[in-house]
Amino acid sequence: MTPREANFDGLVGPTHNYAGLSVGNLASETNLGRKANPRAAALQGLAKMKALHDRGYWQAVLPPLQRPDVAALRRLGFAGSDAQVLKAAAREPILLAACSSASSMWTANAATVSPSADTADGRVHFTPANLVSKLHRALEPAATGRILQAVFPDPARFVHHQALPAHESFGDEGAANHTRLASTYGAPGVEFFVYGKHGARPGKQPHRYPARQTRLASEAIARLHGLDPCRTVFAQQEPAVIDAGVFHNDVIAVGNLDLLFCHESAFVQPMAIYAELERALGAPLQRIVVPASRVSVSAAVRSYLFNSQLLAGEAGHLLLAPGECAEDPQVADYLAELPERTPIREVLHMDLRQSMRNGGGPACLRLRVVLTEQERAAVAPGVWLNEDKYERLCAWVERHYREELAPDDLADPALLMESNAALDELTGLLGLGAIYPFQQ
Ligand code: SUG
Repeated sequence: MTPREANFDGLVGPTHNYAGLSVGNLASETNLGRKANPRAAALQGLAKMKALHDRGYWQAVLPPLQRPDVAALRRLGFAGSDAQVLKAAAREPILLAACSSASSMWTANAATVSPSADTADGRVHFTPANLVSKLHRALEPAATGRILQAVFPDPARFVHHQALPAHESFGDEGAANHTRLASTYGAPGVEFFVYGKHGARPGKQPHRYPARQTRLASEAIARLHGLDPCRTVFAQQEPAVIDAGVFHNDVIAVGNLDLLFCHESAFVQPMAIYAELERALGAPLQRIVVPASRVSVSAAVRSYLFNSQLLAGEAGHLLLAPGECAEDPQVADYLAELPERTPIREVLHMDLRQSMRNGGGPACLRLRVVLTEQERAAVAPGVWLNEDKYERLCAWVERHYREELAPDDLADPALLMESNAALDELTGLLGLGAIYPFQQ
């Protein structure tokens, strides 16, 4: 059987809340303090996974990180019993919120992954993202790396690198700024890295909001993964769009196989980049470039049009878009035309409103991993979604998750106990063994 793409979606954790932690992510900033519904968030994510599983896609689940991260709070000097640590940290709400965020749900930021067809040693390579740009996210990489090792355990097939040095010169946000283009999933592909700034040299940069990904980081990953320089392309994201709220490339571009769907303002010198991609691909690159006259950058950011999942369908591509795209007249009109005149033959809208309010759309919620049949068989079996796993995960969410959570609730020691109990049961459900520190 030929290699295929699998989607590893992050399960939304029980502490999902809106703490306004991500400057430059307009949804996160706007929804600060709003009450979240962790139960609905997790069920919305599961419904998306189920929809793709039902259509025959390989779909798997990645467990959330343990939050609140009491160990991180202790490292920051809060002491005593767990309840005392939370109570003391509540006097520093920013720190408590950073250590409680359910941000690991956005697994497009978990790691950069290179399939075996692209790497020098013929294995699948993973580098967890260091996420240094945001405090709450910088707490993720070590635990994420451990989870990836548990899910992809076989060293003969999978290579796990350490996250890059935790310095802003190496700011790395994982697959959100990395796209793989190829004629088929099994063919050697072009790995396309998009960065916001160089990391060591001055140059064109955004003024208002941070550029989270550096070219230095992307280059280091390409070296670590043993990628062929002739099939590796680096491109700079247009700084003006970062200042308009495009904090990751996957908010303005998405690619799959030989199709790139992006906004005309996504890149610096776009024509040169398309030409380079085509040269590296050795074949024509199909492009759907959306002009600002049809969809403005602000409408793209509001609706998250480009944070859709682009998937290979039986005849052409399927675009799994956030429900918000159907509500924005400009975007809805544009999408309505796509199936008739482009390789995108179908558009499927999904309600992911809970995650969207924190700036996480369909594409943020999944990590793509192209696998051969043998590699697929080497993945920890319990993470694959099927009918029964879906039912069991939904019931698990219903049992453990709250329907309302505000940032003020994060200090509640009961929330920590509920979360740990939920995660303890989850590791059994996914057959992953003791992956959380509290289980050791
Ligand atoms: O890093 N939001 C995430 C959203 C990540 C989206 N991922 C991709 N585009 N691939 C972020 O900004 C908000 C959390 C809060 O404010 O409570 C947050 O972390």
